[in-house]
Parts: sequence; C-alpha cells; structure tokens
Amino acid sequence: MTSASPGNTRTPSLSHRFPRDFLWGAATAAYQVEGAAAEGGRTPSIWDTFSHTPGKVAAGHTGDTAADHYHRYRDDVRLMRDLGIGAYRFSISWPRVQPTGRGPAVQQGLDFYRRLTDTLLDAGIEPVATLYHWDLPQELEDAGGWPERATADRFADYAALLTDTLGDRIGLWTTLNEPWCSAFLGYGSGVHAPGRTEPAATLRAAHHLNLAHGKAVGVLRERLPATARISITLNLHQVNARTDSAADRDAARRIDAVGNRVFTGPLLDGAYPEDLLADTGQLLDWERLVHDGDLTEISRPIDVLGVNYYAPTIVSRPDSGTGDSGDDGHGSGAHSPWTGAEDIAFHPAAGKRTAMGWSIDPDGLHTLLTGLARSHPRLPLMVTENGAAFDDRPDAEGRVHDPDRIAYLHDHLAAVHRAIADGADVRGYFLWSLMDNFEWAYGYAKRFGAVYVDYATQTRTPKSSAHWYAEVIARGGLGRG
Ligand code: IFM
Repeated sequence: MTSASPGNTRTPSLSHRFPRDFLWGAATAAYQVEGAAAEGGRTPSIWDTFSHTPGKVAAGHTGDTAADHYHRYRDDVRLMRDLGIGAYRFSISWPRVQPTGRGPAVQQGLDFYRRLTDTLLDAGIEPVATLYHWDLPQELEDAGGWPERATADRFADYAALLTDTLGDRIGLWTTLNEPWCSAFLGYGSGVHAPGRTEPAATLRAAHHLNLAHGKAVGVLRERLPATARISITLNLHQVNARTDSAADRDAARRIDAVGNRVFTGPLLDGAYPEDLLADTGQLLDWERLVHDGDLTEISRPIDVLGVNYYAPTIVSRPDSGTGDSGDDGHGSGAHSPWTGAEDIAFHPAAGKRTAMGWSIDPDGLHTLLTGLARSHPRLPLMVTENGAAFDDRPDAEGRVHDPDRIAYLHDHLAAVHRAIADGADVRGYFLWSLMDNFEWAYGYAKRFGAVYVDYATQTRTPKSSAHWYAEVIARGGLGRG
C-alpha cells in the first residue's frame, strides 16, 4: 500500500461492463442519517456527547435529527429501489440496540433494524449490516472506551444480540467500519469522538478494535447460518512517497505501518509488523498489550475485505516542509493522529480537490485493489465506500446538478473496472453516500450524497449523480458497453 507519487488521473474509454453478479450499492451510517437520538430507548453514544460539546463540531451541529432516516427509512428504501440500487450498506447503532453497552437488547431497537431489513428485502435490495460505525455507547467510554480490553468483550456480546433477530435475513455482515478512524482520530488527534489525545491509548484502542473484530467473527460464525459472509471495512491509505529518496520512502513506510498494517498485519497475516512495533515501542509495551491467543482470534478468516477509498496520501520525510499545512485530510487538529509518526509531512496531489480539500486520484484505488489482490490473492474485496463532497445547491427549478461528483464516480468506477481486469476479485461497489448526512466534525456543511437532503424540510432530491448511477447500474457498467 505504498508507491511512488500519483500521476495525472486518467479517464479510460467508455465501455466497461462489470461482472454480472457485481453488487451495486449505496452506503450510510446510523449516527449520520438516523436522527431520533433519544427515541426507542436509545441513550447517548460518544458521538452524541462529542457533538453536544461546544467547539467539537462545525456550527454546533449534532446528529439529533440528521436525515431523519429512522422515521423516513421506507421512503429512502423506495428511493433506492427506484434508482435500481442492489444493496444498502447501513450500520446498526449500538446504543439503540443495547443502550449501556451491556446486558439484554432493547426490543424497540432490534425491531427498527428488522423493519428496515424487511423493507429492503421486499424491495429486492440486499441488506449489508455494519455492527460498528463509531457510535460507542457513552457508558462504555466512561468505563475507559476502546483503550480498555473489556470493550472488545462487550462488542462480542453485542454482536451476539443481533444474530437472533437479524441472522436469518442479512447475508453480509461487517464488524467494524474504519477502525483507524475510531482509534487514531478518536484517541489520537481527538477530532472525532471521544476527543482524546493520548498516543498510547490510540494504539491500545487499535489493538482492542482488532480484538473486538476477531471475537465478533467468532460469535457470528457460531450463530449465523453457514451461508452468511463476514467482513471488516478498512480505510486503507494509498501511501505515496513524494520522491523516490530513501528518506521519503521511509516516511511512506512509517505511515503505511501506522495507517494500514496496524490492521492488515494482525487481521490478515496474524502478526503486528516488526517495523510498527519498533517505531512505536517507546510509547507502549506491546508485549503486555497483546495477550497469548489474541492474534489467533484476530486473524480468524473473513469472507470479504471491505475497502474504503477517497484520496491518496502523499508524504515526505520529517522536516521537509508540510506542503499542505500538515493537513493529512482528516482535519487539522493540534494533535497528529499519526501516533509514532507525527513528524512526517503530508502533501496534496496536483489537480482538483473535493470540498473536503481531498485530492482526487482514481489510480490510487486501482493501485490499492491490485496491491491487495497480489498480497492476499484468495481474499474477495468490496469497495464499501467511495465518493466525494462538493458544494451542491439546488437550482431555480430545485434540481441539483453535480457534474464534479459524476466525474469523480466515473473515474473511480473505471479504476475498479481496471483493477478487476488486472486480476482483483472485487465483488461490489458502494457509493458514499446514498444521501447527504452528518459529516462528523464538519457537521452538515459537507454533502457527500447522491441524493440532496434539505435539512429544514427533510425533502430528498436525487442529484444528477443519482440518475447517472442508476443508468450505470441498469447498464451493468460505464458507457454504452
Ligand atoms: O462520512 C464518512 C464515513 O462515515 C466514513 N468514511 C468516510 C466518509 C467521508 O468522510
């Protein structure tokens, strides 16, 4: 997952058919869309606490109402059906199902996800459930959160609670979404909930997230039908050294270690990489952290690896200038999320950027997917998130034209197609996001949706990109084919 600096993006010729059984999806996450924060027995998660803390989220936005998906899910499913979307990747809110993170499930919470799932199935849309997309019950954070080993056990118990109600109707399960963000943004830079800035706790959180995944895989395998597929989604960084110098290549290695291999190492290869242990050994005692048997548990086989990709990561050696004011694309807090590699410099790629300020490099997605196919040839892959925020606004007729998003999606889908042609076993693609939603520390200002949400009225308006995506799905690929 490291390579030389990206070149220009390339728009390949327009006739790319995808495999017949390719899954065409759209994704959301509970706290970003559901709202109904205090309904049905739900209690606060770390994101409720964080967003209600002044200064943590832009404009003081919270997920209290979000896109009101909790009440409008039927309309949203109808919208997806009309667009021809084949799979919906949503997340289950832990505090809606098990408010304190311990003990029995709340029936109303389970019922919501059962209704959502049944509505999807009735509409011919495959439900794809993520167990954890960052909304840890606040009570578990009060007990120490992810840096505490016990949180991994709580997660396994929570996973078990879901299987009785949903196990017979959901075929594809994801344990965690982007554990890098949970650990490194939540406990490192503090730009995400719970907002802690503790380097050792960051690495402890990463290990316990890995362990939580492994324990949940064990529980799910035991309790789900044999046909169920189990996955984890990682936001793997496609790390590029700015130059081919030894110092820049070493910077890329260090970011790859703490951005990618801290997860892929134990999950896919059964060990933490030696260089990561050496780079971070002064921060904590890994031998005490990793108990006997942990790595066996963490590396339980999965059926699919979910890959989220948005932008490349370009780095150079320490003291080589920050290029882009040190912003690594995750918000510029006072603390670096790159635990043990805080001195590395980050740079934008040449060319256009999205409203997040993220560089656009579809080739990075191709490199990432083909690299994984080479390193783990028998592991099916799925692009579980890809998309872009732009400053969308309705025109006088109320239509929302988003040509930049169409170009972004087109070029990234073409990159996926190329990766498949080059041997990567990519089974599906989920656009992030179905609709505009709460973009974490950026609040509602950043719009990633293919569907525009007017938050004052909760009216949904499919943007041009939604209609374009519907055509791609109907055609089974890009262009006329
Ligand atoms: O909105 C997020 C999502 O929750 C996780 N992946 C990245 C998206 C865009 O920042």
